[in-house]
Amino acid sequence: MSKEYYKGIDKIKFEGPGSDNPLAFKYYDPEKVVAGKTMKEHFKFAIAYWHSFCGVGSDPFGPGTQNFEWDKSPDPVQAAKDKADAAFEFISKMGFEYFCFHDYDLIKEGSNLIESEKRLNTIVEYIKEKKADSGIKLLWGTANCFSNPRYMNGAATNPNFNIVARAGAQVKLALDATIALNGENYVFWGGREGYMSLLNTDMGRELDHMAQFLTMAKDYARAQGFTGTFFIEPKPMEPMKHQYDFDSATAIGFLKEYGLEKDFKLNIEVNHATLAQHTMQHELAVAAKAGMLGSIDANRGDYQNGWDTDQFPNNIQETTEAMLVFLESRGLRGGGINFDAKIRRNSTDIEDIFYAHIGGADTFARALITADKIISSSSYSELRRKRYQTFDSGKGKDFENGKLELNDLYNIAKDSNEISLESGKQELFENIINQYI
Ligand code: XLS
Ligand code: NI
Ligand code: NI
Repeated sequence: MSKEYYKGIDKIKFEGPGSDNPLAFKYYDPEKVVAGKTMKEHFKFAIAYWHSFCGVGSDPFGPGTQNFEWDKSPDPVQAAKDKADAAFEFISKMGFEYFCFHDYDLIKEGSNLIESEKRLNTIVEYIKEKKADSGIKLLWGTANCFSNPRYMNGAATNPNFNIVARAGAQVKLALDATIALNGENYVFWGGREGYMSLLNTDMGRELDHMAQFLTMAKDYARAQGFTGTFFIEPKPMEPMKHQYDFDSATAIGFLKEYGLEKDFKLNIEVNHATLAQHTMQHELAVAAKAGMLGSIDANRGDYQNGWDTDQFPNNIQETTEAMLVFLESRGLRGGGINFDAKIRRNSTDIEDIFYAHIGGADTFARALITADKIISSSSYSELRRKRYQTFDSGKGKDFENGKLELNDLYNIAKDSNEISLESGKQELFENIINQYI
């Protein structure tokens, strides 16, 4: 028996909206069926190792405020095992089935590549046992190719080939760890893949290098038998002034340009969407249209602040609008809902991390139930369909099927009477959403 880190907290249960127990789910009922699937199948909720077990709350103005019990041993291997014990205890108590990690969230990076590889192998063996004992699975792994100063000018897009090779070595090891832990997917988030100034940057060459790098990583993983999906996680900026995976549309264009669209899909994050001046609903809709809605990093931004605050989801309106797209596109391609979110720097009680994940899961559950009712019982879908009904038959249908030429449009318009105005009924649509919330 390993040590208990979250003392006095039992497994979180569903108690329903009438419960006043702050340590219970009010809406997330894992076995409840909504739109033909249980909630736990819809969501595949995952814990982000980096925020929940590594993030101590430091900011540019001060050090961390969390006093993690598992972070005490001076021996990096022991500290990593203690952290894994805490992580698996927490995930089990939340009743979630998945986690996500960066390579060096699991264990501190060594002073050289070979030492890092040794450390990763040791902790992967340990986590294999923890997985087997608990039934907890790996939603995705990734490599942290942005924190180490060596990546200050980029990883795959670094102007120096030796750094690109170093990043390649790191991604190879992160893929090995992900595969050894039966990871279902693998993520690329290009925090340093972009520029601070275009004056010193050959953007065309860097984009070619990024595509070359992703192709090599994909080929390597496939040769090792990895059958999961690769995800690109778009973000417009931060830490770089501009990141190449700016938003869904940009990432899709990039993947198609370089022939990577079969193996790669998108991991969409709420706060990254808002940083790109989009809604989450927009980012999901763009990905869904391309068949690339792979996974979700759940969090929220702050409407008064301009950066990636990574707060836990609590906005029912925003999440309901997202769940409409989620249900209409029949869920995610391979991924799940990863809480890429952190508690606030002044949330220092042991319960706070539980409240945060309970609130996040309840927000998604409530939004899913609401979106399902909007789609199945309201006039929402029919009203939207009707706006396009002139394309369902006749010349409109011919147009959709590519049977008309521009001259045909001229002739049709010439023979038509004055066109009457048709309302877009935005306020009615908005009222329907609120009625069901
Ligand atoms: C940072 C990203 C990061 C990725 C994984 O903004 O969200 O946490 O999800 O590298
Ligand atoms: Ni983020
Ligand atoms: Ni993320």
